[in-house]
Amino acid sequence: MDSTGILAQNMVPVSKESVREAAAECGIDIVGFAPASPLDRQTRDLAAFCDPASVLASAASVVCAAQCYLKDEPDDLSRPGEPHGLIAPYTRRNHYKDLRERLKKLAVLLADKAEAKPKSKCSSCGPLAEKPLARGSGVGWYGKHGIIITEGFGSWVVLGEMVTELEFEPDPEIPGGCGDCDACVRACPTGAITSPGCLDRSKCFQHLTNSASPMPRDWRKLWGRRLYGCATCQEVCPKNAGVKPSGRTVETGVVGPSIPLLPLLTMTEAEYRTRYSGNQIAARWVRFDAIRRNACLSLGNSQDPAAIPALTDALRCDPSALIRGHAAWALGKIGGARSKSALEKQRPAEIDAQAAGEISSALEAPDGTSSSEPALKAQEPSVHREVKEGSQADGHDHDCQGVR
Ligand code: B12
Ligand code: SF4
Ligand code: SF4
Repeated sequence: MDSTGILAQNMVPVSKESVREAAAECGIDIVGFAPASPLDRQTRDLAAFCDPASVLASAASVVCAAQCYLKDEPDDLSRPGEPHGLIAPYTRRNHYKDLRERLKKLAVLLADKAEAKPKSKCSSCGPLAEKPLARGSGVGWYGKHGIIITEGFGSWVVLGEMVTELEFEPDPEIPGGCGDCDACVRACPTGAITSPGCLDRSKCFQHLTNSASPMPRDWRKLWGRRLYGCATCQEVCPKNAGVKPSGRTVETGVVGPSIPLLPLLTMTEAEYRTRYSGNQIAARWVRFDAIRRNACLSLGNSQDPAAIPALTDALRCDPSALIRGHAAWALGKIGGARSKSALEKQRPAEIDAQAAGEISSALEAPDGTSSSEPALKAQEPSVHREVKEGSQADGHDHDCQGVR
């Protein structure tokens, strides 16, 4: 046993050092140890989310892991005539599944070492509150953007856990801290970081990515070329400067840094889910209309005239008023005679009041920058970090891998 390793109860001991070595063997970047005890903030509705015993009743420890997802690749694969929408780095591949698989390998290695075959359950973006566990195990600390920052890889990591019957002495928390910096708070396009560590989810582009509701007009330009997710608060963080991309190859759910936008306006939902299966951008809770709305916004902001025919078809024929309305906005943003003519032709034919309003606004404010209409309200107001009673899925805007 090494100096930090603690005996497993009623089992052949496994030292923390040997866990770290085995984790490295499994290709896991960082591990830390936390007790499998409920978090302080436990309340009735958060009980299961905050208690490792909800995953494994006999749990003694949690081995918390972090995996760097940065990769050396261009951010945008657009070509003239083929505009792409941007994918946030954490979801260019299915890093949750990859980390979960690595943790499962680690569990097997440890079970072999411990001989008594301790039970373990592994997850990433699953049923446990992962950031508090990561902080409690010394894997990282909370930045003002509310994301866990690690020493070696900044915040460019996904988190995962192995909840185990093995008992380890908890690692100390790392002090960390942002000091006077508030770069993320200032850079957030929608002002979603309301105070240090506090996020108004209803304003966060990551949350809005998945919601099939009209994007508030004032935020459409700010949306930029995004298709899925937002990483602005991480891009500006000085703690992320100089983090080296991971050399790891992740083959699961590969989507890449950007995907072609025009096909998204014509493919069926089934085609979309098959084409991008295995990645969270095609997970069942991600609304296809939200993706197509995002595509319209991204096309408008690309200002690529190659998008005019597809947007015109969407304006005329798409069964969803949400998409027709956002196609109108995009045509207004791209501008030019062809866009204007398409909008003018469609205005008398549009039967949905909101989509008709979008057409009028696009004609009145052709660059999409201003409008006499008040900005549409975002989703229902939602409170930072609250997991509503009985609603595990409320927290799972990512790929809920569950526990295996
Ligand atoms: C819901 C959710 C979201 C929501 C809401 C996020 C939020 N900040 O509340 C949305 C959709 C907006 C979102 C966005 C993102 N998410 Co998310 N998300 C989750 C999910 C599924 C649940 C989070 C949750 O509700 N936690 C529950 C509460 C209890 O935890 P908490 O909010 O941290 O609350 C604790 C703090 O308040 C803390 N605390 C106590 N005192 C103090 C003091 C200070 C100063 C602070 C700061 C905190 C603090 O104590 C509380 C617990 O007791 C987790 C996966 C999971 N299963 O945990 C991923 C997860 C948090 N998301 C993740 C990621 C990668 C992201 C994005 C970075 C994706 C991207 N675009 O790149 C963005 C980040 C946006 C941002 N600025 O937060 C990663 C975070 C990795 C990391 N390094 O921290 C997670 C852990 C998934 C994973 N397996 O990797 N996410
Ligand atoms: S992910 Fe984007 S919208 Fe959300 S808090 Fe960070 S910068 Fe703001
Ligand atoms: S940008 Fe600055 S304030 Fe925000 S998390 Fe990074 S160090 Fe902290």
